[in-house]
Amino acid sequence: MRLASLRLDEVELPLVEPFETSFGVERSRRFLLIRLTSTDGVEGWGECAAAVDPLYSSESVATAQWILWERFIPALFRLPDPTPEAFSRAVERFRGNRMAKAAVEIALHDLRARAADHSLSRALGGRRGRVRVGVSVGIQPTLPKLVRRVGQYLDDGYGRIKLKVRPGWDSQCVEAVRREYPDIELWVDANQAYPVSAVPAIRAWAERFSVAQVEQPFAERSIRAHAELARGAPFRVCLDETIVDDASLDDALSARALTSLNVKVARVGGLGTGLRLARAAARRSVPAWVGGMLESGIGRAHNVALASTAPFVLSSDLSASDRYYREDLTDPPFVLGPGSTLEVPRGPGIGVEVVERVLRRHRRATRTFRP
Ligand code: OSB
Ligand code: MG
Repeated sequence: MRLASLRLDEVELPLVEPFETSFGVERSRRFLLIRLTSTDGVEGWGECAAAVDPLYSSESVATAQWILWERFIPALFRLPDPTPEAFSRAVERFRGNRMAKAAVEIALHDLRARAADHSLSRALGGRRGRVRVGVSVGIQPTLPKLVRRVGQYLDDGYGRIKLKVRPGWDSQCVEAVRREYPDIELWVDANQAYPVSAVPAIRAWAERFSVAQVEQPFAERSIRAHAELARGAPFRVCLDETIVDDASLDDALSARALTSLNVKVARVGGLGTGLRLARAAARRSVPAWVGGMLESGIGRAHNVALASTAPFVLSSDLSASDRYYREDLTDPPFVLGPGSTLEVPRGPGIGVEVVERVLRRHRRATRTFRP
């Protein structure tokens, strides 16, 4: 396989509603899209999940663009055999910048699967035809609005609700939702918003309102505080931001700092690492699930393929297209199916088509690179 070109588009898609977390509000998503074309005319699509501001992690659209232009794309074009594995090895010496690495790595996975005329799910060894999903609910202006929003998602068919929390928006919001819906599967995600001294307080409200999983309450490096929260807890403690590579997972597992693993393709630098981390966690009896970054249908399709593989046993943060965008970049859109599931596309590669017309309408910039 030889590469003919790489097109890098910057796109801005308005979200159907603002998404607020402990680190800020997003009203639209701006991302970089990669379209690879081989000399045989096969395409491969990737998406970079970095946001405009480095709030979730240290990467941003601007830093990702710089390193793609100046380092990763040249490194890609130097490869005699551009496989996802060869690309990951070639850029390993550059520290961090995992979202930018992932954007290229996943595009190469799509390209290879399309060239072989099979689905990405199959290429990854996926077995499931449908993946179980839930919905991540942003911080709302008031408690009644939150309860109403949760009710709408339950009516839509979502079987698991994850509430974004932060100090001051936690016990009351969990209580309000629990009072209205005594039996739903309820998770929370704090995106590192709590001081380590909050262990007893978090434990108290999470236990009292039967929260099934508490995700990343403490800072990325606070392995010990997460281990303290996990000790004897009746809920799972999930790590997201802390886990970026094999070493960070190994340390956290050894410290018993997690009883659930959120794998984001973007955060760990690609599908290859994501699958490897989930398998390593499974060997230590820690279940995994696929996390989301409000991706367009392109990133979502990659995430769905990953979630179809064996170690992903918990419900993933992969909602239907219309939960994020009025008009997605891919066709067909992802729709919620029976039992709170998304169907795993069976067509070649990511199995959905990118709609150039929609992409162009939301495009802010484009640049094409050739070997
Ligand atoms: O921590 O999981 C997170 C979105 C942006 C940044 C961080 C997170 C999220 C989500 C979105 O929770 C989940 C989704 O894409 O459905
Ligand atoms: Mg998270």
